[in-house]
Amino acid sequence: MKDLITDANFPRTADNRVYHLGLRPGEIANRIVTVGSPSRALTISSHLDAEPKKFRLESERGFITITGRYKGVPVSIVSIGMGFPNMDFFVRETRESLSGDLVVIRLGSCGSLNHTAAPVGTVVVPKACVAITRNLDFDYGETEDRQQDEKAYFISKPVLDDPVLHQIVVKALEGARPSEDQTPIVGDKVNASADSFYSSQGRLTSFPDHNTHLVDDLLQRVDDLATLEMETHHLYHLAKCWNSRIKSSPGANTSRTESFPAPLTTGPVHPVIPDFGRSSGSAQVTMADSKMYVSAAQMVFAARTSANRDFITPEKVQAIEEWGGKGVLEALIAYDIPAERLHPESGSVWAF
Ligand code: R1P
Ligand code: URA
Repeated sequence: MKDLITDANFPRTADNRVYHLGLRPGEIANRIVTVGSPSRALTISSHLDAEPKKFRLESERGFITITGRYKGVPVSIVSIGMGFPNMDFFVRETRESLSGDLVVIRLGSCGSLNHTAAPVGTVVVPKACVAITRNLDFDYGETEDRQQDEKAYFISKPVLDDPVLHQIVVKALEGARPSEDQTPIVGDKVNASADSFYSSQGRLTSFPDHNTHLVDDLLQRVDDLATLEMETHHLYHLAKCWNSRIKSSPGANTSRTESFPAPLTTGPVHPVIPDFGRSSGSAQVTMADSKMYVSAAQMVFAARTSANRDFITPEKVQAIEEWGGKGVLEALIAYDIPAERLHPESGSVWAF
């Protein structure tokens, strides 16, 4: 961290770059694919148009943003690493760097808890997600047979993806899958996002994690559960939170349209971002009126409940990332956002 930061509440550099993703407005588009790994981001970006030249920014914290156009439509691909905190950095810092609506599709990997409906190599588009979190008040040093008041893991209620985007993602993936490819695409299952790859996904390590029954408990308690990974719930949860914020903050100013030098100030905030180039004719929508639409496509890498515990081959990963990447880009551009609800083109890296 070498730059001077001005605001402790929502840190930014003097030239308006957010603290962890390193972006400033005009470098990230309203339509975004988010992935965990840089190589997957690169594969997807190979489908972008040759013009305008792709913008690429790698932040000091390892977030990589690639922005360009796909079939003429501005899109970004953001590699965020792993876990709820990184998804949180991505969603919040992106939201504050962009006016208008936000459409986000995660292309991730996952483990399967249902090797019949979702064998290794399946692509699952979860209609809902629950979260699994470790209970930090549980005494993990105790023996498994001692009854404790606390449960070792919490399982949240489900949160849904956007139903319209969901259908678009399933259809776009079906369209992008090569005709000779037998990969199943499953859209009617539920995903569980865990706060750890190991203990909260029921993996056994040398630590006393009290998780031997966790997978069975999950399958019993969550209808249609099929997959486990580490980010999608937080994406769905933050979208739900954003879309319900007008209700939840009665003090929010829903009619502000004037220009602001910086989006957030310290103290309780009602996020409003600067009026970047509104004169160009787009982004008439205020932050208060904007919406987030989210969904995900998850490639099954690991069969957690099959007897042979198989794991996907590198060749299969490469093949699915190739057509799956195309599929999610197709879904992004198929999702209709009126021009006045998009970030202005003027001054952006996707302008010609
Ligand atoms: C664990 O190996 C990682 O893989 C999954 C999990 O959610 C976690 O981030 O997703 P990605 O392949 O997108 O990183
Ligand atoms: N990612 C996860 O989080 N879990 C798995 O089992 C596989 C990929």
